[in-house]
Amino acid sequence: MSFNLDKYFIMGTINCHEKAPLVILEEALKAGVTMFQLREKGKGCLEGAAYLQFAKDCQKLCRQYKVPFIVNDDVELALALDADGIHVGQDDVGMVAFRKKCPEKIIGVSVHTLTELNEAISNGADYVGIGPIFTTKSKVDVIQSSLQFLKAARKEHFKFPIVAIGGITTKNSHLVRQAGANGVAVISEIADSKAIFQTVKHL
Ligand code: TZP
Ligand code: MG
Repeated sequence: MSFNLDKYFIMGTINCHEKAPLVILEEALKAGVTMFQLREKGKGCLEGAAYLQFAKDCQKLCRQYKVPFIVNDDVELALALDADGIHVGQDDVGMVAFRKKCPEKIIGVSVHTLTELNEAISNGADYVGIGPIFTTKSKVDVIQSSLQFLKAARKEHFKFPIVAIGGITTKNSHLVRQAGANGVAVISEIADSKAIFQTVKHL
């Protein structure tokens, strides 16, 4: 499936404080986000039937706006819903099996070193996520990344799709694009925005 990393919105219910999660998602889609990743994680997140229903609702909205619906980590859910793809970290298993089963689906992998980057590519990743580039409030236990690493990754792979993540705002998004990212992946800048349309436009 084709995809565009330009403005990649990531969200789970615990990231939404200003409005209902599905309202936030629809506003972001209307404003022009190009990808969506469901990342239902952390204390107080949905589980079981409520999680499944929420995922289905997100997927329905994404389909309506013709935006790829990606599932974070949960390969089983991605397969059950026929999601457009998965995003996995280094600790998450299943990428190679998923690629075998679903040659056409999108696979994103978080990488922190050139070795991980090269491994992700040879294992069949479609894009990699690099971050956190800046300080983030949305994820704990991070391995801090940097603009320097982003630049090094771009130098190593002139054309491979790279999305930058972590602390990205309308004020610093140009820095990661200048460093070689194809796009920005964002949680709080969109989820916490009081003017989602303007925020997405300026990312
Ligand atoms: N991976 C690295 S940083 C991060 C993830 C999931 C959180 C990004 O959230 P925010 O609010 O855009 O900094
Ligand atoms: Mg993970």
